[in-house]
Amino acid sequence: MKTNSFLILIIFLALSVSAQAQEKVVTANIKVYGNCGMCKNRIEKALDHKGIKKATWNTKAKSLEVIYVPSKITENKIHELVAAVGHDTDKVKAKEEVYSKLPYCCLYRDHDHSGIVD
Ligand SMILES: [Cu+2]
Repeated sequence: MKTNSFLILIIFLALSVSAQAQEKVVTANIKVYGNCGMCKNRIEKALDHKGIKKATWNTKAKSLEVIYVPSKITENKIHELVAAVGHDTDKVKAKEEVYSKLPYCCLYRDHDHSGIVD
């Protein structure tokens, strides 16, 4: 009997591990406006959040690749997290009061102030 309950425990552990491995992830590409490396840090830090596996913002393409678990976070929430730190997305615009507090080099709405020439 002792062996049996041990076996059941092993099977249970194996099942729960495989259930975690099968946790569905989705990759989304979102347009996010910004200019420079500081923007990149700000955007990616804002997405250090439950349900988000990986977030990478491409400075030149202004595109964010985000790998997330849809059962834990929605794509809308991701847009909101980005907008909350001052960066407009194709769906959610940052509030003026947040945007206006960004460093000068990060202001992207009128033109690129970063001085970085592609
Ligand atoms: Cu910046």
